[in-house]
Amino acid sequence: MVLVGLGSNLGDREAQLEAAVRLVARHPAVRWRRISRWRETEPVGGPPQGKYLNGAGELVTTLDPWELLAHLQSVEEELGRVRTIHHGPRTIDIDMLTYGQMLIDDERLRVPHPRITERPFVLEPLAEVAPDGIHPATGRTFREHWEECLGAASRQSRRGGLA
Ligand code: PH2
Ligand code: MG
Ligand code: MG
Repeated sequence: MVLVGLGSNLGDREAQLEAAVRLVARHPAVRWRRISRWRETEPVGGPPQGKYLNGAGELVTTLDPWELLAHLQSVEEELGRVRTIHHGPRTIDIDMLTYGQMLIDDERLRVPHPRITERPFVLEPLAEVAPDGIHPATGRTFREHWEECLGAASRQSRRGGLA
C-alpha cells in the first residue's frame, strides 16, 4: 500500500487534481483504492502564494518506489509543472508519502516523506483515507498524528497564536 499526497494552487486546482488522479491510474501497474475529498488549505512555507487544494490517496502498485516516483513525476510534467521556486506555487504536486513500511533515504527519494507529521494539509486527508495506517518511522497511526496536530494547533490558538 502506497500513500500519496496531492496539491495544487495555480489555475483550475480541482481540474488539475482530478486529471492527476486519472493520469496516475493510466499506468497498468497502478490502481487507486481510495481518494480523500479535496480541502482548501492555507499555504505553508515558501513565498506569499494562493491557497491550496489538497488531498491524499491510497494506491496499490507492482512498480518499485523509484519506478513509481518516475511515473508520478511524469504526470506532474504532463500537467505543466514547472520547477522554479522551492515551495512556490504549482499547478500540481504529487508526493509519495509512504511506500508500505519501507524506509528510503537516497538522493532521489525519501519515504516516509520527512514532514508528514508537521503538516495538517497532509495529515487531515491521510487520516481520512488511512486512519489506521501506521507511520513507518514513528509506529503510530495517522489518526493519532492528526489528533496530536489538532491538539497542538488548539493549544497554540489558546495562547494567542504564534505572534
Ligand atoms: N506544499 C508545499 C509547501 N506548502 N502548503 C499547502 N497548504 N499545501 C501544500 O501542498 C504545500 C504547501 C510544498 O510541497
Ligand atoms: Mg509537496
Ligand atoms: Mg513534490
